[in-house]
Amino acid sequence: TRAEPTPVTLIGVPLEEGSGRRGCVMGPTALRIAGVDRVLGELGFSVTDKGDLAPKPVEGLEAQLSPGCQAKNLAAVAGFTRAIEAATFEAAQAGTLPILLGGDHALSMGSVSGMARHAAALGRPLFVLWLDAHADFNSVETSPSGNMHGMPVAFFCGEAGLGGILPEDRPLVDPRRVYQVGIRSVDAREREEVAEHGVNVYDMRALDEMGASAIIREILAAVEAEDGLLHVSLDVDFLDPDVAPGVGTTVPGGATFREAHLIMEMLCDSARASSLDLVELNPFLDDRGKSARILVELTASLFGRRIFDRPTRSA
Ligand code: 6HN
Ligand code: MN
Ligand code: MN
Ligand code: MN
Repeated sequence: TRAEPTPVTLIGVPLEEGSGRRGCVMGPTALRIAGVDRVLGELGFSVTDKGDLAPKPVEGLEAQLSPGCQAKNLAAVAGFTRAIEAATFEAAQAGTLPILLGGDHALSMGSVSGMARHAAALGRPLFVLWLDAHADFNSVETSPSGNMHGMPVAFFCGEAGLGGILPEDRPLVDPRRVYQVGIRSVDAREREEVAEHGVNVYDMRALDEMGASAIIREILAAVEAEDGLLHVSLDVDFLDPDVAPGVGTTVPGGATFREAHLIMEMLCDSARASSLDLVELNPFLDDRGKSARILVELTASLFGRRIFDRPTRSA
């Protein structure tokens, strides 16, 4: 545990328009009911809950996009992206650690962009750990669904074809500093884009073969070599659907409860995490709050809850 814990800012994002179905709007409330603020308080963190964000106004956005653009609910997602980017940047600049309570994964367009602006102001690189069944690297041209929750990684790397949502000179994330773990569902053209741009992918086979511990050690070594900030984005579907059913895009063969916990425990030991997204929770599809509770458990592990103290650091 850290000597002087960084205060935490909770930012609720009632966004579901990126997902193509209803339900994620209830995510922030479910995470609060599951006790996300309480467990952080018990671990000794000072917690400020900013409540739920409202989208900022947008106008004339469609005009800036290529003809035949497939992004569904563009105005709604764009309005939230502007609000999320500003709130995340402000929370980080104030010396706190932002936790985004989602809300679908399109919210990471804003949270990661806000952290990229914060990292650029510090003159340090931003790394992203993407825990997900999906690569979320579709653009308006490659997306088979038009759902913007499949586009956030391409967006914060400047590859989504979604100009005009944030300022043109916004800091981008280098795709070679994006590390994806748990991937097992990638669209055909998305697969080519991920490879072409050098995103680091540890798919489910890599997790099976290497184990979570070796993977996280490799990622943390890369972050530490450049003294980077590390944004952690946790999609519920990273976990196996038997563990966490409360999500609209379940894919069989996901991470176990213990694999996810070990990742969080090792991240905690490293003290590298600068910000966290908890996304894609759909309480309408959940089983008696099970998935919300698991997200809160994993958050507790990331912030220092442990079974016993380790004699030496594992990372
Ligand atoms: N997520 N690749 C599919 C699409 O529609 O682009 C699924 C995206 C899932 C998004 O899990 O956050
Ligand atoms: Mn996702
Ligand atoms: Mn996913
Ligand atoms: Mn490309």
